[in-house]
Amino acid sequence: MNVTAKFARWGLAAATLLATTAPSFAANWVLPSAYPPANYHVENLNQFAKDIDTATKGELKITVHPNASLFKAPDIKRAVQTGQAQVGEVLLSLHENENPVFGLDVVPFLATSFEQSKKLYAASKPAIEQALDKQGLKLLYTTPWPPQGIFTKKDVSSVADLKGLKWRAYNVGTSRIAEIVGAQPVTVQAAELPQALATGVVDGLMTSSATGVDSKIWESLTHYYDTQAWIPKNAIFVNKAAFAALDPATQKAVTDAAAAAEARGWALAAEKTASYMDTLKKNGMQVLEPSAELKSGLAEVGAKLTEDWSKKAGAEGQAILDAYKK
Ligand code: PCA
Repeated sequence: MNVTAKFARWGLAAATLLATTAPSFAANWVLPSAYPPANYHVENLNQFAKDIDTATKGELKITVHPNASLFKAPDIKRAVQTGQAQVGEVLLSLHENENPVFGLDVVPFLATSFEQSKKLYAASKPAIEQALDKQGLKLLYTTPWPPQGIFTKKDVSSVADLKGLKWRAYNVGTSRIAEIVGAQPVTVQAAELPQALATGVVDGLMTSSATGVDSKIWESLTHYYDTQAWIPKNAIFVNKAAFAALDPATQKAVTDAAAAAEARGWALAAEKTASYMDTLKKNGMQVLEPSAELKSGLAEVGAKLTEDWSKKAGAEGQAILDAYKK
């Protein structure tokens, strides 16, 4: 073999090696979430990551870190803003203090069915996108939690029965409710809720049947009042610079997978709500309709929170509400 042929063969071998082992632009992203692996939000995130892996033939790999294992729930957003993580999932209303539009979905009794919640999302989406954009984030999709009810270990026939409870709060709105009803608010994120319940730090809260099941709430509490007070959403967003660094085909793989995840997530939430309630019942919880008195008391609490929100959100907020009610 002459020297030229030998070099040609080396060249070919090197090229083959590169093509098979070194996808030079491949990216590995991390995606922190604050919710447990069996939760449908996380199942949805895993499918989202898988869809992107398939569409990009492994050029963009996303590792989902559930259960606040990488960042605590309130720190995930900042981690994505600063590029410590490229994508993240948060409960949008955790960040209501940064912008009232992040807390619109937790205004009680404004949107209580998935259909209304979708409508509220459509009316507020441009403002949410804009607010995130200013923070260096691009909204990918949102998914709802089931409607929020009250968990306790005693009968609750009116708002007065909530007085004095050790009330677990997860955002501004749920703390404010404690304040209004005379309960003691203690902020606990979902990942620490099982421990807070087991140790008796908490004996009352509002959340979804999903989080009740995730935290095996029947081990500590006995009653669930299906008040359907609001439908909070998780938002999944990407660091804008990380997204901009992708080639157009990979960007499209991400936005396509996000659109699919959004449709799947809303369907999953609706589908699973009934089965979560069944799981609560099967484990011995009393799943109850709120009494007329409890309902009217909660409506008054809701009116106060609506007023709080309107004051904070001003004219921009009013325009979103008008668009929603149209
Ligand atoms: N579960 C989450 C947020 C809303 C919900 O239903 C939680 O309780 O932290």
